[in-house]
Amino acid sequence: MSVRSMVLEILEQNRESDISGERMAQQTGVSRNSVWKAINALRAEGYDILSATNKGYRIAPDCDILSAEGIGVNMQAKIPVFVYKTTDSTNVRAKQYLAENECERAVFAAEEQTAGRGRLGRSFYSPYGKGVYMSYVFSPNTEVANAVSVTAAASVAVVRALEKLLGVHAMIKWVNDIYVDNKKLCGILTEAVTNYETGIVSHIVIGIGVNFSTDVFPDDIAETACSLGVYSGVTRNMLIAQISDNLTQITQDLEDRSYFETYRERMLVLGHDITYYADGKSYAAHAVDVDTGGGLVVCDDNGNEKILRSGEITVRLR
Ligand code: BT5
Repeated sequence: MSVRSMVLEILEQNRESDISGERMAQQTGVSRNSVWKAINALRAEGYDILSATNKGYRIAPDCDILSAEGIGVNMQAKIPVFVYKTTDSTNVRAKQYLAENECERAVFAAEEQTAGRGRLGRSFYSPYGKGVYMSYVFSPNTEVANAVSVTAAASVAVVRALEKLLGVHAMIKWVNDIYVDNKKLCGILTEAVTNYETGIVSHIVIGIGVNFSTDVFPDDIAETACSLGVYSGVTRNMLIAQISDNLTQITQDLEDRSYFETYRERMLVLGHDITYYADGKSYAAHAVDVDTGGGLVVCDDNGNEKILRSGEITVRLR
């Protein structure tokens, strides 16, 4: 590990307190001069590092730069972390990595995506430095992975992280969106990597996009999207680490559906009249419940029940 990386880890771990060059030198086993050079290198990269005479260094509270070091020190369940300044899509990076490497679990994150993807060929707006754009990869250890239930598990992981770190009470709009005050804060795109010969799902890639401090949205989503907005001492590194820890815990055993109560509690559409779309047509129905596979139980005007496993719904306002 380079001196720069070691110093960055120490600074990210001690964001609330000053730490002297001498102490960093002791901890890393290098000279004070090497620490000083590393501090300068980090400053040249854009880190705002405050220094107080006789006290030491700390990263400025509003300095929020993604790094594998910053994510790693905040993670309880350590897994490999890959960070990009700019990339097309972290889901694409994850899948490319899986094609070339053995991998149990890993997380990929970027400051910016130039081709951030939503479902069905849609795009996800991913401006530089403003959001959490991450892909979490795991190998499911089950023969048939139910992609819908993994998306449900992922939305619970995100909702719990937002609650724990920021006290934000977010809701889930079936099937893959996280909403705050009726606006979309986060989208999730789950993709399965299947072994062509065996048909077994070897890996699942959970792509998560959260608008963290995004202040301007393109016109087409300006009315429907929102961001966390105000900086509150929580960095994107911390949020990625927390979401990742929650995912590691929740995907440990896919048979264990104990996350499911939270999924149901936070489901935005239950009790509402909705329109769902299937085979190019739209249908009116009432959203009644979600089943333990993450399917949405709906009821039409004649009382006929149907379970939606995927697709698109909109809420009808009376
Ligand atoms: C999603 O699709 O919302 C899934 C988004 C997943 C993004 C993550 S970021 C990391 C990883 N890498 C990727 O390339 N993707 C994943 P969907 O439900 O199809 O919603 C897409 C629609 O949401 C668009 O057509 C817009 O209407 C709207 N939208 C686009 N960008 C948005 C944003 N930043 N915030 C809120 N709404 C947005």
